[in-house]
Amino acid sequence: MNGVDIFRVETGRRQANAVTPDLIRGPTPAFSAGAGGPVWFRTAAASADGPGWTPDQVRGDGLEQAGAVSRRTDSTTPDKSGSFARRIRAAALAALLCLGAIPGGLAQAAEPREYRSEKHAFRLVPVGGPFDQAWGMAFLPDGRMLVTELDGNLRLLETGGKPSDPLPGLPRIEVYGQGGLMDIALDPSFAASRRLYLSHIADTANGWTTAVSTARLDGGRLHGFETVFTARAAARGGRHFGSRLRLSSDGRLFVTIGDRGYRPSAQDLGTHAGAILRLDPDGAAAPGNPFAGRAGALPEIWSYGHRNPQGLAFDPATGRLWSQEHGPRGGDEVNLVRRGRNYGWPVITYGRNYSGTKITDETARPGMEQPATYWTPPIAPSGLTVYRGGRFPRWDGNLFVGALRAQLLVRLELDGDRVVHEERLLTDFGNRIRDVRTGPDGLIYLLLDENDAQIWRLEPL
Ligand SMILES: [Ca+2]
Repeated sequence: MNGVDIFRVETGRRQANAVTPDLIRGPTPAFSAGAGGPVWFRTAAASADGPGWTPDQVRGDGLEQAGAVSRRTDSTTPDKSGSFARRIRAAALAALLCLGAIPGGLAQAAEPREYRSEKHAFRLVPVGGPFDQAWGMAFLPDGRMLVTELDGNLRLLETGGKPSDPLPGLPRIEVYGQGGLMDIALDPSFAASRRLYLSHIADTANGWTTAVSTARLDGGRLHGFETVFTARAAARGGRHFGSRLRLSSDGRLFVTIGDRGYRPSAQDLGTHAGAILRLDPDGAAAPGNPFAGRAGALPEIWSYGHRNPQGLAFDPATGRLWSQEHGPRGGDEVNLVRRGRNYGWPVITYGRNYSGTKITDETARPGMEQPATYWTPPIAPSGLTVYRGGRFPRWDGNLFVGALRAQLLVRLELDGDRVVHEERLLTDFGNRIRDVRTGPDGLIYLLLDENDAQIWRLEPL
């Protein structure tokens, strides 16, 4: 071996914690996962012994949401770990100095900015913050917003104001890997019942899994917090929790669960991993689910063959349910979610392993659904809304998808159940978008997966 390559992978704070040895496949001699910030990898440099690694290849499973990867080759002979630690510290210092030399980006400026896009001119405006690692948001009937932070805080954002202190009444939420306190959804009866739902991770005898709890919000605090559903999707690793929540107009609760890093689970109807579930508000399987009564199948499952869906949205005009999911290296997908359908992972996929090797030659198979669209290279989609807000009439019925890795907003035009056109918006934004929602005011809201981050919204010009 002639030397080492040192890779610096930009991550959200919690994403850095997701990097554990079980996530790293292939010849990765060393890595460093701190409590936050970038992750450092040391790999063999290209030499007569082999080709070395590319930046894409260091995005091991669990790092698909990571941001920029930079590489520096150290031509000295690699030696013991103490020296490596010193090199990492030196590289970190160099990176900090480099950051200081970069002019403040849009996130720091937090000032409105105007855009001309294909069908609408709009202004991007900061509306409140800062939040740390915000994950989900919901709009109260009075116009205020509830925002979850991965570390286990639920905060209120007053109109035009600052985030509240964490709301009391929420117990300590477990935080591990990619998981913590994640999505939030209000019951359709919220105005009267004050009932809401939260997704979060839970520690079980068999490992971490995704859970759903309910509580009432009254007088600025939560009451009666109760976990109503714990997915049978436990794994020791901290990745692919899924966990988007949406309620149908008839009050059924839809929940996405990722494959938990174990691919075959997505085709196994005996686990909730890699599936979208349909529940009653009390956590029981909703009546009419497709696999109820089938031996070996769980009655909560609505659709399966998903990898890690982190976007879920109803079209308010048609009632159709859309989702999107993280692929591996490529193959991020948008899907129209239909009862009982198999979305193919990992039997069919347009993605590859992080090492570049093939997962399968198959991209289609009878009995498995094709995505409405897919992205290769990946964008790491998170957050989804079907726009019916009225303030952007030429965007009516379009899907808006946030991107973590690509740090932009995607607009998709549909023809029936196919995506026929894509426009990439905010390509200079430079922020990881975690959630996208249409507000009751018809504006489009963006939640950022970063520390000290604002919520932004798109307003027509
Ligand atoms: Ca698929």
